[in-house]
Amino acid sequence: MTIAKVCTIAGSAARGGAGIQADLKTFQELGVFGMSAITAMVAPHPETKQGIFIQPLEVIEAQLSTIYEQGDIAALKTGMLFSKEIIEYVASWLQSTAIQHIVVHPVMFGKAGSTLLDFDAMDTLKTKLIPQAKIITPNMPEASYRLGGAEINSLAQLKEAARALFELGPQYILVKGGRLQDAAVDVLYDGNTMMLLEAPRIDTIHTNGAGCSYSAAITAGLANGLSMKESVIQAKKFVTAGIRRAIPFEKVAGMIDHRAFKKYGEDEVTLYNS
Ligand code: PXL
Repeated sequence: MTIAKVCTIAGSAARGGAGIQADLKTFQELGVFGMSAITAMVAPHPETKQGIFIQPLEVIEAQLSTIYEQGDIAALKTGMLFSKEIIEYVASWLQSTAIQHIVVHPVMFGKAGSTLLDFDAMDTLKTKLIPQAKIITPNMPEASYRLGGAEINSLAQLKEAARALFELGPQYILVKGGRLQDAAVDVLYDGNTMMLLEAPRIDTIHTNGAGCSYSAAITAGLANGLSMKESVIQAKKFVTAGIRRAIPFEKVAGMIDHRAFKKYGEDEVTLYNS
């Protein structure tokens, strides 16, 4: 039986809900074979309180070269790359490959407002990596950064951000409105049409890993031959189902349940042109 191979380049999230762990669980659930290159380990050290342990470039290089030897990577996503050096390396490596579908989850800020990307790396992300992307998937703070920090709190502003981000060169922009007041509406823009994906707001704090899993699910859809629109709809359903049945953690916000979409499906995501 053949199975499409996909790759994630991202950070390891020790708690298991976000980062590489979320990506691999998503890949497995959506029927693609997941490979991974780990850029950093994320876990607060009990004594030093340091939380992000960057891997040396040679370790990242070794992982990417061993993955690429397998050949035929159908789609790839990037997650937390953290430093300017890593982004530069990954961007130039990608240029040397023939990978068709590149999904960039421009991880900059975590849910609690933590910074997951060095400030001096933001420009490199914008100029070297984002132009190579088929799609980028910023959340509201990440999209707002593109608007020079202007606040985003309405659908009109989500659309404005999508238009501004499109100028950077990707084929599609998905701006996620997870932090809006009412329904969780995301905007998908291809330079012509704005499509809106709407899911009900689910009252839970346990949404860790939603962003990572969303972009991983898009990657899996593309690898399986779905169109971009189909991949994004499936991914939105995957994440909505996961949030609906989120797994609470005792001391910190819990994680989406990656099993939920396959087990129960998801009926409450709607798509319309705006
Ligand atoms: O969702 C942002 C994110 C990405 N990558 C890693 C993370 C997190 C948030 O915790 O740990 C590795």
